[in-house]
Amino acid sequence: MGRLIVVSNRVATPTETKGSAGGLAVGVFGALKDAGGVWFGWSGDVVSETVAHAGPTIVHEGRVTFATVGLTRKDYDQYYRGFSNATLWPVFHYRNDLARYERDEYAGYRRVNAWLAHKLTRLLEPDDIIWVHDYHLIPFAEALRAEGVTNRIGFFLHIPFPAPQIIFSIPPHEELVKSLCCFDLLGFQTTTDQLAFHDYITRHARGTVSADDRVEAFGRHLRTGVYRIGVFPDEIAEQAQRYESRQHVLDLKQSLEGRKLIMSVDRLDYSKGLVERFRAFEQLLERSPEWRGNVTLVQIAPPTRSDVETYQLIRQELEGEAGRINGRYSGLDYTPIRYLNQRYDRWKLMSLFRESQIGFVTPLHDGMNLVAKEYVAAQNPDDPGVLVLSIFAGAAAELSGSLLVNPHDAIGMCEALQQALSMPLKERQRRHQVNMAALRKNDLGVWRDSFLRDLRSVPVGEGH
Ligand code: GDG
Repeated sequence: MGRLIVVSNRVATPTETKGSAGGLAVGVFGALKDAGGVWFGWSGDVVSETVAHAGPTIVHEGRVTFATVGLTRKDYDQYYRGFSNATLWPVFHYRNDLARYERDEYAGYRRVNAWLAHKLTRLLEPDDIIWVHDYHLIPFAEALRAEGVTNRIGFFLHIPFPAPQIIFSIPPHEELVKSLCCFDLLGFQTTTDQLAFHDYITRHARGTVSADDRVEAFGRHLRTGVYRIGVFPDEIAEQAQRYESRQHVLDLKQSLEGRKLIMSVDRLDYSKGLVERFRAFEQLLERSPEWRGNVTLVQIAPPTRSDVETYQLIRQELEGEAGRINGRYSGLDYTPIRYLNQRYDRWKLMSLFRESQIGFVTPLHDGMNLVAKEYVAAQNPDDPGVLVLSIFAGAAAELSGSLLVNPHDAIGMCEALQQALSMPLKERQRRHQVNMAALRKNDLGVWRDSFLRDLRSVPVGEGH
């Protein structure tokens, strides 16, 4: 079996793969350890041109090599802050109103992809397979092919793939889809995303899609598939239980004074529906006076991409909303929304999930949403909390034991909160079992192994 080469915008540090961080880093690292290989990408540092061009920096950890490069200020601004996060991210999350398009940023995006591909080429061996992650790297396979690389190359899109009418707002949309067709296998989070891509191919690229998801377009042959990313639920359950009597949980419990707890955790991002969520919680306090003073929403929202303007605006808006709602409903000893702009250790999050009666996860659009899955996995099966989940999270297709809500319907979300707060134990247990069965059936290992199995089975040279 050939080595595995993982390429992602950011490379986890060796410490992040040790389990404490959990999630994707651990899952992908597991596959790298098994096959041996290289994890290649941006180090997260902005550096001088001399340092950038001297890279990659190499660190070995057993059979795995971490190879990272720094980006110059111009590359960071155009490739990362610009086209990736101010054009692709909003459009792929159906927020064309927040997107901008600048030709020089797009040129920078392609230039950085070509440069990264060139750097990787020197580390490749003939029977390596290459697994590229996410929207920052759409042109990566095309760039590798231009370097003469003929290895199998797969791509997994962690975020939604939008309907054609939406992606049309990015002027070079056809070039982007053409670039995607240079991969041998494209993985999507949900059938909806896969079908949106197929729709583009058949209706707008004069391509064909066969019943077994083989695509022919732009003179290329490739395959597509749905691979729902998951978690390792039993590890999370164990972690949540192990830390449930730690001081931070006891402190929280004491400060709640018997009030019910609703937990939300999201990167601070406009796609996560935080403003709509705060307003739905306000509706609960407004329409159900019996809950005033008796329920608290803890929203953990560590800032990300704070140098992108739209992220500064959402932060201001949220601070305003939290302040307004708290001003309206706080008492001398009661603050309805505890809004925390900082990052917490993973084990703390899991044990707080276990302590809460509701996981409130209401993105406006989300590829999958791992927080929803982590919340379910962290529950005490004897006395589980209820997951209130947006229909626009990829996870909604699997977690049928949740209360599904439309995040644009504040009263509907408020009703779901009312239902969850007074749900009998038997029903909570039944719903939890349904959700746990879904998590176990399709855990992070299944996601990773099925993608890699399909990529390894693509006949070499089929795409050309
Ligand atoms: C993208 C797609 C898709 C959050 N705050 C803290 C913290 N987190 C962790 C969560 C979870 C992860 O970050 C967030 O994952 P999500 O899936 O919820 O969302 P994105 O970051 O937008 O991820 C998404 C995902 O890729 C995977 O394919 O599901 O749809 O948008 O694990 O727990 N972790 C720690 N402290 C925090 O404060 N330690």
